Amino acid sequence: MADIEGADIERAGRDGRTPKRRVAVLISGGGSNLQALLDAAAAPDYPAEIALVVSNVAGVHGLDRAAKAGVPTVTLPHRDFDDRAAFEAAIAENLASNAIDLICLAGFMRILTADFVRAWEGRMLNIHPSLLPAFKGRDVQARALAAGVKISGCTVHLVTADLDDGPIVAQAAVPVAADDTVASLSARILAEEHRLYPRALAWLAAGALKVADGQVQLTGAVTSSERLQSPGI
Ligand code: 4DW
Ligand code: GAR
Repeated sequence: MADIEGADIERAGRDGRTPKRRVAVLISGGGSNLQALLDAAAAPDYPAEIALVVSNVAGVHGLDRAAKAGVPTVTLPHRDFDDRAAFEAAIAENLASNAIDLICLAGFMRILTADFVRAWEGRMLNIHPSLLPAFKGRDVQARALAAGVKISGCTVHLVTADLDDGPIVAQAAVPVAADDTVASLSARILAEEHRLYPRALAWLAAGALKVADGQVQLTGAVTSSERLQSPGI
């Protein structure tokens, strides 16, 4: 790698050589996953920094979390734009002006078009509260309970144009209790999301993920058992 100087040194990781990847987190709501990423990125040796938070909804708690962490925010209400292309052009402008390398969707609720997704192929992650490919879409925990599943969990995947699809990076499993409600199951899954997402982002930022034949392969120091968390089962 070429020598790095000036601002790059400030962005460099603990080894003083590798610049941290600059990450934008896209949110639409409370941002508890954003908080988990902010907390993880506070560690000196974490390979990514949260450099921008974009929300399509004004006034959400996730924006306060970012501000508290000193991270720049931008609110782009989708209804202010003529169409999806214009909305996405505004997002893209902000990503470019902030020199963003990677994107994390964290409860971001607007569908991104194939054009946008293509521009970020292999560089954009999403987290979903089920063990994909089971229970894509909405009302995920209610549908999991209605199906009587005994194990659920969460998935971090690379984003493709197909919704809740794309190569799976990591999954965490949780048990489903007989008396679970949507709220109790959601909370159990969310706790695992907060452990899984920072780990998956670290892998992507460190260049430890490779995609071959639509499947994620882990390289370097990451062991395959780290991809599966099964707490309490
Ligand atoms: C997702 C899927 C569908 C909608 C919202 C979220 C899952 C995560 C995601 C967000 N954007 C994405 C993904 C994804 O997996 N893949 C791509 N883009 N390409 C959804 O139906 N959203 C609708 C609006 C909901 C609302 O504003 O409340 C919409 O029309 O965008
Ligand atoms: C999380 O449970 C996340 O998995 C889900 O939205 C919630 C956002 O919570 N995302 C999806 O369902 C995407 N299909 P947060 O705002 O507290 O991070």
